[in-house]
Amino acid sequence: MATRARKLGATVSFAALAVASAAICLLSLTACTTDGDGGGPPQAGVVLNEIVCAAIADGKFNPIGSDWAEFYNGSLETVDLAGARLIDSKTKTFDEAIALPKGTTIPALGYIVVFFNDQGFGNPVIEKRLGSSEVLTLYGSDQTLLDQLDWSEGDCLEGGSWGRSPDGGSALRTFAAPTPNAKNP
Ligand SMILES: [Ca+2]
Repeated sequence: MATRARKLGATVSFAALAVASAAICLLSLTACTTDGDGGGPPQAGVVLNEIVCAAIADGKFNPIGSDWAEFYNGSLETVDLAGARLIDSKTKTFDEAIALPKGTTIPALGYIVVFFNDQGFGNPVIEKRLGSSEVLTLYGSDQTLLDQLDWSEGDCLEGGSWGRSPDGGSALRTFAAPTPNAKNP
């Protein structure tokens, strides 16, 4: 298990924020390699990859115009996000964050989209909208910080998106068109 966790940690070294997460893992292997208190499977390698905070309905993927956040798994193994939590805040803790549903998994080098709306559309869905200037924080099931994105007014435009370029990288860009469950430009 320890070997697997180290391998997962190594695969995220290209993402600045994930580097911080990996550093935490390296400093405290216990937090990365055991279930810990209320822990779960290793989840290093998963980052917040793309944000839509002023969605436009597209009739197919997003008929209600829900905001969403795309996660990217930069590791070479499927990651079970059971117990992982998400919160639209820079300072709120794991205990205050919203748990992702059981059964939420993300394939190796793959994506999932978490929807944000109050109509129950999508799976997983969190019953709130994303703001035009906000912070989204992702905690692993072992309460470690997996990733955090901080965007400002003008980053995330109506009908467009904002996120990492390339996938999992440290550079952040505004995109004219979203790419849900697909590679960022
Ligand atoms: Ca994308």
